[in-house]
Amino acid sequence: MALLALFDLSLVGRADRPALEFEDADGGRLAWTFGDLERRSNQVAHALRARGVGAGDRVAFQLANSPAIVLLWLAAAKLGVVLVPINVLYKGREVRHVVADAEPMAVVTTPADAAHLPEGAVAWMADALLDEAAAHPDTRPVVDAAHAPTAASPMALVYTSGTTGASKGAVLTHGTFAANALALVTAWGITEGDRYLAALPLFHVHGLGNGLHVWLASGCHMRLVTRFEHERAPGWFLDYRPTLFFGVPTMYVRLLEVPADQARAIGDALRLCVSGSAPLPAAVLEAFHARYGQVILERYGMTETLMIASNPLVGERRPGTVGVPLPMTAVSIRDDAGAPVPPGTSGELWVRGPHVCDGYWRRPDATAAAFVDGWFRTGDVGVQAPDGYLTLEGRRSDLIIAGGFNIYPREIEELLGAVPGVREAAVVGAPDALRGEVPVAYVVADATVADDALLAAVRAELASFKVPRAVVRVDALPRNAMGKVQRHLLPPWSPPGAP
Ligand code: MLC
Ligand code: AMP
Repeated sequence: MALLALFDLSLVGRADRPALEFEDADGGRLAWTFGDLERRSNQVAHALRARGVGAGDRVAFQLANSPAIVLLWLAAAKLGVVLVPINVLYKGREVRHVVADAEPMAVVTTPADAAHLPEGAVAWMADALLDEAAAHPDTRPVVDAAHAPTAASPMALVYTSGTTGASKGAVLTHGTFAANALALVTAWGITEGDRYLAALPLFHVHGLGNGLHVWLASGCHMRLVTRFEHERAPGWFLDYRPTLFFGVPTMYVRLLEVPADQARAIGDALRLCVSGSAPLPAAVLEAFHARYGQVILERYGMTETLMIASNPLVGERRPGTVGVPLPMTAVSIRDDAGAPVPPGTSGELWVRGPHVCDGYWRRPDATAAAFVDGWFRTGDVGVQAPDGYLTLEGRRSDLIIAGGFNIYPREIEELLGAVPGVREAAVVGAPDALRGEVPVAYVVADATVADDALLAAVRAELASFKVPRAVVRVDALPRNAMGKVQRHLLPPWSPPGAP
């Protein structure tokens, strides 16, 4: 199914219903119906065409949450354009990689973020594009049959932090996104009566493939905010009274700080709180239940596969588990030789279904390594109970997840290793009550190398959440016989003042 058929349930079918509200930085409030979205996204599609963009062309964006992303997404779905979201926190090295790899015609951005673009990249300012769009017709652009997107057409290349340090673009088609949206709308009982508070960033599949698509497919109402700000969040909840909230565990930890009477009022309006992208500690689930009267529904997914498993809307939400496979999804737990293991035995989760990506953009080797007989190897290790509930136990790779943002140690280690006087470096995730994990650097370096110089080397090139929380000096990195660093043998680090 091409995504537009799904979106048309709302864009056309619910044209007069309120769809979106958004407050800009100056306090101005915008309120659009689905019909407004249809017309405005048609204008953006015409504007893209006028700039020479057509079916199959790639266009990147690096933007904080804003209606511009929504319009761009709809316009791209209409034209068959392939969008490449870039994390708004990414800096020079990260942006350079995505732009060099995806080779987009242009990057839609802001004057501030354009500074991170590599030389030769074409920057289109979002505001200028929208201003220009306003002069175009608001009728739907005609796309000839040969170019009209189908289920098999790529909708987006979403970059995931690759194990080698260089991230790879997962090719997500219209069909993969549609399958994911249909599964979630069904499994979570989302209807046009829902009110969704959208605070997740729209450059990752959690906010995009789940949030945006569930909204458009169900025709519910969405209040979009620029980003989750924990000081302002209680005010948004009390004012908007959402029935639906999707978040990463860090957001739920932050929400535990809300005064009890406010939390109860917020909880009374809520119908469903979903957590994913990182493990939700059972203690947070319990504390949130006590404060808000809501049992958070934890689910599990990946950029490459979209959503895999979910605790049930009706039935037992089992703390510490990610629930059961979603409709249309098959999960198989495999041993190191790739053979299925019996229930109750740990192994790697393999996944198949219509929501799994086609592979990695221009990476036939990585694609071949990720798929076996049509199954996608997630790299996550887990166990399935006889009644189907899945528990994640760890990952095969060194991935660190901080506040729901992924960090691969390798790219930080490369930057640290390049600082004069550093002999070797290893970056490891240390437990953190708020962010789940934070990166900590272990370095073997001359005493003359200052911690600040090490941190500055990372800060200059990478997003702020990748800057190590601490630098620990060691005489040598523990290595196994193959020379591989044994991260679990590094001395544990805890923040100053921790018990
Ligand atoms: C965080 N920051 C942001 C930001 N999020 N800046 C701009 N836009 C955002 N969206 C920056 C802040 O400026 C600050 O930078 C630092 O991050 C911490 O800010 P904070 O206010 O203290 O945030 P905190 O309360 O810790 O909350 C962080 C957070 C963020 C939860 C808002 O981590 C977040 O949005 N996470 C969502 C990640 C996500 O969507 N992952 C899904 C991946 S898809 P500085 O410079 O001061 O440090 C996936 C598949 C699946 O995994 O299953 O879903
Ligand atoms: P990403 O590459 O950003 O798509 O991150 C996907 C990874 O996030 C998965 O492979 C898991 O390791 C992790 N993840 C997602 N949801 C959960 C969850 N509910 N619990 C634990 N880990 C999760």
